[in-house]
Amino acid sequence: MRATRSGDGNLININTEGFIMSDLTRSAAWQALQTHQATIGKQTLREMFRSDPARFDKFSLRLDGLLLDYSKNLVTAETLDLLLKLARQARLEEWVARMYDGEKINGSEGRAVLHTALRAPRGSRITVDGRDVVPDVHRVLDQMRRFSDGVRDGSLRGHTGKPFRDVVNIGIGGSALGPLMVSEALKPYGSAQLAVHFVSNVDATDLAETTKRLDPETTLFIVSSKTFTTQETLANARSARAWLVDRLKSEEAVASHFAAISTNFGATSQFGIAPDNVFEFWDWVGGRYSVWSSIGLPVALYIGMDNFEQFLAGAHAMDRHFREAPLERNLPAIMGMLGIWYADFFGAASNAILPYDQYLQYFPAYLQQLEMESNGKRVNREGQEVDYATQMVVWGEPGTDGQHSFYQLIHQGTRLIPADFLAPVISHNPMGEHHAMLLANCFAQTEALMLGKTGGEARAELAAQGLGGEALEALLPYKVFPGNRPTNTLLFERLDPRTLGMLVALYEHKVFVQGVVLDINSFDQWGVELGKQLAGKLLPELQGKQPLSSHDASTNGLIKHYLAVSGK
Ligand code: G6Q
Repeated sequence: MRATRSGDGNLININTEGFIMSDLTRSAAWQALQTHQATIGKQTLREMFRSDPARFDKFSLRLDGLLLDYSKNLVTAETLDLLLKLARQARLEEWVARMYDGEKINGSEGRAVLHTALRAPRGSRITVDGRDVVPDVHRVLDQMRRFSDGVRDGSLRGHTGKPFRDVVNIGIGGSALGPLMVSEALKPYGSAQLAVHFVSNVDATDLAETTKRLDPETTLFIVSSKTFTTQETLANARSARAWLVDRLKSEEAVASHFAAISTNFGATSQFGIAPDNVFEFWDWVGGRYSVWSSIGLPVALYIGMDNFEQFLAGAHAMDRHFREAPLERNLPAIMGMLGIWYADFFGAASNAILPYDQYLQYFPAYLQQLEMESNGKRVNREGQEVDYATQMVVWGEPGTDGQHSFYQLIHQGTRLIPADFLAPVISHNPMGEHHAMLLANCFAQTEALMLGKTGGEARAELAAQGLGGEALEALLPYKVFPGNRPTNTLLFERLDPRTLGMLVALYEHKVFVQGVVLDINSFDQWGVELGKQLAGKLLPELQGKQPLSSHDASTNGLIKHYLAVSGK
């Protein structure tokens, strides 16, 4: 084994056969899992359930109203033991403590990672650089309460004295997806007097279509941007401001119709937002982990601060569980390790998120950012290129719609796609047999994915339909389902604010587990930063303000085509 640098400047270890190997893949725990996979790979879930009737009891966990059934996974007690050995080898429990204690574990940005402090109860103590941040958190929560109460009860009004009826959040990425997903998920708790809208895309269509039906006199804009330098958000904010000033014929109207959420106070005041309407958060809150901070203001306005605090309390309950429960009974640890099991030992490239709850329609999109932006990395914490798979692609849609489109591939495609099924036991909309039908679909799918349909079963089914001989044999291969497709099922009593807080925190911590074990920094996002630089560089050329510089032939060709067709 020798250490050297690759052409990209990454440190790499090379084994005696010339293959690059990291400490992780050389480690005893990793190697043991690799050996074990060869035996598990030969077993089927069907057999595992047949030989162990207590499998559900062994491989399910409960926390408050939440049930995680992970028994339909390609695991035995030995697999879990080996997976948790890997987690312990990575010192997971120490890392959890380091995160909760405010250590600067986001190495490449030199920052603490303290979304857990955002839901810490009043009176607890968490320090960053010697400063207790909990009083700061609660000061901003109190400010959010005053503001959201005022808007909701009509004491805070627009420039012409009318109460607000619409809130438009202008922000993108971490400053949009969280509040959007949560507002949709908690619609049953939403105000009937106030609607929330989300504008994120710099495509003017987003803002134009949103403002089309809005009355400027009753519209409140919230500009959400941690840095307050994000091009898309500032462009949308400027255009929204122009729309308001033009319609109300008053520059002063901006003071009562605009609020901002940012860590950059200089920039918010430069934009003209009244200091009382600026809500702070801190650099130890990552964008995709920020829905618990003032970034959640649109949610608080919509569902009220009491409900928002229930959302925080649910997350705090999960924080405590994550920190205190032994790994064997720890939901985020188990879910995180199962993900690594499939990504790294079965070569699974994607992970489907399938909520059987219409209110969770944006949950897959939210997790896409949370997981892929956090762990979609290719070098470890020491700057070495990794020799193992990191984040799987996350995707999904609410059931049962997905069943009528892409489930085909999960059942019969050539790829192994582990999937999470999420469903409420009690619906917010009890209507006839709908909910029983919904859950029947959910349970039937995980069962079918697990069992599959053998050649013998398919043959018997075709025979029962009156088919035989060559016609039956010709159809048979298409009717066989290999099964053995792993799934988790998360059942919760009802999708209320507390439960949603628990669910989101569960996935946040799952991401953390995977980051620690895979030895990557889950809290930076240089790929996103790159996008921010690139568009800024190219814009003057599209505006014809700068001569076309030397891009590659394709990019030059596209720019020239745009300039020619648009007549710029
Ligand atoms: C999140 C990312 C990214 C970020 C947006 C918006 O973790 O860093 O999605 O939230 O780029 O950034 P601002 O909030 O700074 O506008």
